[in-house]
Amino acid sequence: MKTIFVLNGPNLNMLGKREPGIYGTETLDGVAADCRKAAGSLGIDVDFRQSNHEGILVDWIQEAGEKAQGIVLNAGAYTHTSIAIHDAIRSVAPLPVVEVHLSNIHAREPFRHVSKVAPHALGMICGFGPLGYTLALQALAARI
Ligand code: CA2
Repeated sequence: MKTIFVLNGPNLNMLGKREPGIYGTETLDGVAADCRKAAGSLGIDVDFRQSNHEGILVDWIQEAGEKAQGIVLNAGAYTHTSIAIHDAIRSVAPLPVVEVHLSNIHAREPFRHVSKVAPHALGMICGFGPLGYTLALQALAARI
């Protein structure tokens, strides 16, 4: 069975608990359940994780390089700042990475318009809320 790591960065554990106007009302556990359901239909496994710590996300990207066939990555605010995450994605190439954001980062503050993930991603999905995660799984399942 092919495995996709679904990795979530800082503050995404707060989903559904704060700022519903931007991020909606679904919790991260709900997003994980959506991903597991979609994975069942696609015939793949998902390993769904969240951390508030940059180095742990780097560790998990490296682990995916050994154990997984692709990554769905919502690196949260580290998307816009983290050279370490950028380098980690490069280091696992050609492992396909799909960047996901719940919100449309291009319709928000200018500092969110820049992504350090995008240059090495297969593609990016933003603005569709939790649906973006299942779209990303579909895209990876079609690729691997
Ligand atoms: O839209 C996304 O998915 C983001 O990756 C979310 C990040 C943000 O820094 C990115 O620019 C775009 C923030 C995640 C914070 O999530 C919260 C959820 C509920 C309440 C507070 C924060």
